[in-house]
This record gives sequence, structure tokens and C-alpha cells, in this order.
Amino acid sequence: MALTKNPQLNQWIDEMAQMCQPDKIILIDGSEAQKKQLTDEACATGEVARLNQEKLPGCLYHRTAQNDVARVEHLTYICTTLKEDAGPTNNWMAPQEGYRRAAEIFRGSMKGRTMYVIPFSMGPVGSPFSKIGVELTDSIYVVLNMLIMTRAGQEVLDTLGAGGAFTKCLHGKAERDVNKRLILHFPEDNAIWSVGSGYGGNVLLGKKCLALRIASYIARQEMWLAEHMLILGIEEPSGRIDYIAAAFPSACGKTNLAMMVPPEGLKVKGYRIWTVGDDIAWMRIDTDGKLWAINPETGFFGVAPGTNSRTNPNALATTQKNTIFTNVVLNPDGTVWWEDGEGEPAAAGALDWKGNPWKPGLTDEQGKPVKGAHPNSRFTAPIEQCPSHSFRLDHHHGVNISAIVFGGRRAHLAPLVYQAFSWSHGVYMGATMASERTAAQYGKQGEVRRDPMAMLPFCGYNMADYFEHWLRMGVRMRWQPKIFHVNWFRQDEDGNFLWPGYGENLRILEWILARSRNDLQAVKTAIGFVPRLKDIDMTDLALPPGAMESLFEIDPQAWRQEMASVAEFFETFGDRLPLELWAQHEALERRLEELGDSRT
Ligand code: GTP
Ligand code: SPV
Ligand code: MN
Repeated sequence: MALTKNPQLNQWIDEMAQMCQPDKIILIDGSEAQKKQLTDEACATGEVARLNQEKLPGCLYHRTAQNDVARVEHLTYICTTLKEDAGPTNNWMAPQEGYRRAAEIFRGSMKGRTMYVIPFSMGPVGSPFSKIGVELTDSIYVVLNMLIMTRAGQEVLDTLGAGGAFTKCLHGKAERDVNKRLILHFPEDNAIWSVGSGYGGNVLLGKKCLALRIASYIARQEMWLAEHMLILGIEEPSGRIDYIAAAFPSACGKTNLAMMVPPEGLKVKGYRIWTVGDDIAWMRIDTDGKLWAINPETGFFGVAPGTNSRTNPNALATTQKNTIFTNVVLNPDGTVWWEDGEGEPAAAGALDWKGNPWKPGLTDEQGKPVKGAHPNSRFTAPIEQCPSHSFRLDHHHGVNISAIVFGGRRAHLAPLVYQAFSWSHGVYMGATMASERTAAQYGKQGEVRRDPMAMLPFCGYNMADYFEHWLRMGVRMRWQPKIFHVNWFRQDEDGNFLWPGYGENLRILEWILARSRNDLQAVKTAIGFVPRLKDIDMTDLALPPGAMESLFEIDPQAWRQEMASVAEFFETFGDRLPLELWAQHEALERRLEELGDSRT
């Protein structure tokens, strides 16, 4: 009997099954009973383990292979007919070549295994904002994660109907050998093939692969935006809620900002924070000419290390039940721990993310501390468990965006906050963003690289066309959100963060909202508007003398060096780069010469 009522889907499943040769095919219906059965099975094979069900009800533990702990950008490809359409920032492979090379690895790889069919919706089921995907996978870990991260199951198939379109997402663990690992995107076919990995961003195909790479390609054609952005709402005692969308590169603070708790000093102001999303925003211009955003996901796949009741109490509360922990420390009592986590790890009997005996203070042969949790260890948790989750999560229009914020991890150069002069200048600011590399991707940590709009690893087409698309979107809006840049990570000479970050960031968001309502004056500098220091509410926050001045320092010499690196980056796009960005670049060069860093 046919598996679904959609002939095109059935045919595709057949073809993929012929290639991968699973023993069985199981359709994921989204029911609790099936979820429990799959969990039991995965526990029996050791793919996951149940944690202490009294202390962490419904929680599971998982370890990835040791060579498979982060996204692999060097093995991630955009497969378009023309290489030009992938652009200079993406790895490219011809579609035929991609299918051929991946098929070699997929062929027969599911022998003795089950292929699960996961119908999922990114965005509320049936909303015109949403997109449907179907993921085929041989990993129960992937199924259990997708059930948290997306709306998955029978309801989605019903909505798809007999003729609906969907993104074809094929995943196989194969041997989890780095030399047989490929993450391929075929935007022209609305398809994704991922093979040889079991790590989140490579295998939860609704997330980075569909909701960013494929969606960004579709969004350009349909005139909307698919972005690597958190969305949060700030409610004032009057009841007014303003929503902010912010793009920071991986492991640069999106989850933390999205769930922030107002600091003590601002408590009297009575703000309430609403978390809409922590990683991805799909934004459209609605009939009112304003920008509206939804979070297409239903869960968080968040960085564990650094999460504690001081930095992110909402994340900690969210992860107390029904959560999957990946690559963290396993305590002997079936609880979990990670670096800069809550409380102390077990003094004895704990296992590290590799499964080796581990205790606090452990060092290797060279005397270097051994981390218990992998720096990119993660939790997968339902957004509805977050104490600050928005009441508009299932609203098919989402929320109206008042301000767009770009940010990176810069030890020097970028001030704490500054504002673009216009939409085009804001697009330039986003296009020229740079950040230090983190543990969320393979490669040399700490190295500064350009990461436009935090989309460098996630844009499914030529980024020159993507910038053009951003410029055009601005023209089409009747009401453009103001654009800002923040840097929570500026350091002093000794390498200490100058800004305390986390909840204290609300002090900067306050300024951002006031500016986006045209409520405040600001200081014009060469790079944009910066706050008058008196306009940042510092109640109960004492920074060392001179810290605020250092946080806002604009060093013309350093900026000129930055400009050279930006020009070099822009040149890689050749003629395809919108002239408007070069115009913005030249205007900034002129301002740097004329104004220097003159500030009042
Ligand atoms: P992805 O899930 O990879 O996209 O990451 P993310 O952008 O959601 O990053 P996340 O909020 O998980 O933060 C990553 C790291 O940055 C954690 O170690 C945090 O503790 C740290 N961090 C977050 N916000 C701040 C901040 O305001 N200041 C400082 N100094 N560190 C921060
Ligand atoms: C990121 O790296 O930006 C993440 C985690 O959000 S992953 O899903 O692995 O891409
Ligand atoms: Mn991310």
C-alpha cells in the first residue's frame, strides 16, 4: 500500500529506498505512542540514554561520534547549474556531480536499518508563511530532535494533500566517516542530501539546510527574507510590545539575548521579555507595508556551555524536562553538567562527552585542563517550555519588527552599539559584518572572518544577489525598521570583556527602541549614530572608570584597515555586487577622513 496520499512523495520515497536499501520504512505520525516506542528502541541500541527521570523527566542523553561535533562548512555545498549562482562564498558542485558522489555513499547504506519518513512544517501548519519538508533518515536521534524542533507528523501530510510541494530532505548516517560526509543543497530541485554525519546542523534538515539555505533561495524569488536571526519582544508596562530581530553568527549570543531577563537595575521599569525565536526568522512585508516575522522552528538547539541560572535562567528552566542533551558531561546520578553550568559536576564517577571517566580539574599529559562537555555541546528543548515564550508563536503572521540588529564577536574595533544612517547603510553594515570563529563550526577558533548578516555559511545563493535582494526589500517597505550594530564582546588590553553582557544588554536594546521611535538624539560619527552616554541607563551597573569610553571608542586607523579588508571581500563578487554597496563604502571612507572619530 502507498505510504501517503501524495503520489510524488511516494515515488520519491521509493527511489530513495531503492538507493539506500533500508530493511523497513516507517512513517512518523507525531503521536506520543510512536515517540515512546522509538525512544525505547534507541535506548535499547544505545543511540540515546534516558537521564534521571525524577530530576529530568523525559530527558535523553546522546553522544555524537568524536569526529562529528559541529557543522562542516568545507563539506557543505550549493549545487546549482551555474557556479556563478552559488557565488564566491559557497562551495559549489554541479548538481549531477553532487547526486553522483553522494549516491555512492548512500547506496546500500541503510541495509539492516530503518528509514524514517518525517513530514514536517517550518512555520505554523497551513500558514501561508510556512513551508513543508519531508526528511528521510536512518537515525532515531534525528527523528526525536525533529519532533522537538519542527511541527511534524500526520497533520502535515494532511495539509500537503495529494499535490502539494515539499522540500525533499534525505539524510543517512552511513559510516560517519569525515571522508564520506557531504551536505548538499539543490535549490533548483528543492532538495537536500546529507550523508555521513549525525551532528545537529548537518542532519536536522529543517534547520540550517531548509529554513536558511533553501529558504533564502526561495525567499528571493518570492520577495521575503530567511535570516539567521533571533526574535524577541520587549513589553512595557503600558502593554506596548516592540519586537527586535537580531543576526549574530553561530555561538555569538542569539539564544541568550532571545531569552534575556531584565537586570536588577532596570527591574523598576517593569519590562517583560517575550521570546519568539532564537536562531531563524522568516520575514515578510505584509499588506500594511511593514515587516513581519515568524520563527519557523518550535524548539531550541542551543549551546550548553555557559548556560546557568545567572547567564540564562530561562534556558535553564526550559531544559528541565523533555530535553535531549548532546555531548555534555553525564553525572553518575543520571543528571548532566557542562562548563560554566549550574552547580558542581559530580566529584567522581562522571563521564565526559567522549564517554571517558572525567572529574573537575582533570588535566591532560601536557597539564592542559580537559573539558567535560564539548564546547559545541547542545540541548534540544521545546520552545513552549521556555518561561518567556511568546503568546504569538502559532500566529501565522508572526510579529511586527521594529528594529533589526546585526552583531559580531569583535575583541576590538566595533563599538558597543551604533545605528545606520539609512536602510542602504544598514545593508552595508550587515554585508560588512565580521566575527571571530567559534566552536560551532570546524576551523581555527578566534580568527576574524567576514560573516555578512551572520549568513556566510547559510546563504543558498550568490551573496551579491542576496545583498541586492536586501536593498530591494527596503524599497518595497512602506515602513522600514531601523538598523543597528552591536558588539557585546569588546575586550580590554588584558582580554577581559568590557561589557557584562547577558541581561545587561537590555540597556542597549532600550536605546535601540528609543532610536527606532525617533525619541532620542544621538551623536553622529563617521560609522553611524552612537548614543550620548547619558542616554544609556546605567542604574546599579558600575563599570570600571573609562570602560564606557573604551566601549564606544572609534579608532580611525583601525577602521581604515577594516575598510581595506571589506574592499577585498567586495571585490570577490566582481560586477555582481550592487553598486549601492560600493557607494556606501566610498561614503564611509570619506566620512572617516572628514570626521575622524569626533564625538561630543
Ligand atoms: P547558535 O545556536 O550557534 O546559532 O548560537 P547563538 O548565537 O544562539 O549563541 P548563544 O546565545 O548560545 O551564545 C554562545 C556563547 O556566547 C555562550 O557561551 C554564551 O555564554 C556567550 N554569550 C552570550 N551572550 C553573551 C553576552 O552578552 N556577553 C558575553 N560576554 N558572552 C555572551
Ligand atoms: C549554528 O551553528 O548556528 C547553530 C547550530 O544554530 S547548528 O544547528 O548546528 O547549525
Ligand atoms: Mn545558529
